[in-house]
Amino acid sequence: MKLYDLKNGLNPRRVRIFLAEKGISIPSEFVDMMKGENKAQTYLAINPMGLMPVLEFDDGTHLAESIAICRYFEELHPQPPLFGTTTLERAQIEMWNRRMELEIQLPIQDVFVHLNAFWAGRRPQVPEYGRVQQARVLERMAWLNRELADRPYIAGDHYTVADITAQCAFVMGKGTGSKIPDDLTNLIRWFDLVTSRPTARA
Ligand SMILES: N[C@@H](CCC(=O)N[C@@H](CS)C(=O)NCC(=O)O)C(=O)O
Repeated sequence: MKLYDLKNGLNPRRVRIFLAEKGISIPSEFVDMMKGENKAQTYLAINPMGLMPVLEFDDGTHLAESIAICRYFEELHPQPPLFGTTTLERAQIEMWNRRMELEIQLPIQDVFVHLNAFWAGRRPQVPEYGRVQQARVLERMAWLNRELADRPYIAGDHYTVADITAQCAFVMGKGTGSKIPDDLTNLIRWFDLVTSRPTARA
């Protein structure tokens, strides 16, 4: 088994933190996006979308999508539970993880892709859309700040995959135009809490 990884990628980081939380260690191979390795035929044979992470099994099966990979390991290694334990908890954590992906991660990525010089010439950039998404990020951060007024973690009293998704999004946002404003004190408290976990730099 092997994980195709990307050093600074938000999604591969989600999987690395998830595995670290479970105490699972598997071999990995870092794909160099800057050298275009993920667009080479050899990697496209592994994932025709040219994206990381991908989990490769010994029989040659490939599994892409960060959350699919995390779910695979959650079933094999249920402790500590990061997707919940009861029916309701699992549904709630699914809800919060989806919200973190769609309402936090995606607009933060859009701000980066559409407004940052790094992507010039690499991806089509529509700065006006970037600015629309920048406003959306601010609005969603204010919403999350209110949500976190009465609980320590995104989905409740325990650290879950929803926290992992959100923390990776905010880590990326920090250096790419979506830093958490100082007055969002609940969100900052949560961010400090999750990023001080020993697994945060996995
Ligand atoms: N939905 C996928 C997204 C994977 C993805 O977008 N990976 C990025 C890194 S965060 C990537 O490989 N980008 C390479 C590129 O854009 O060329 C997942 O959750 O795993």
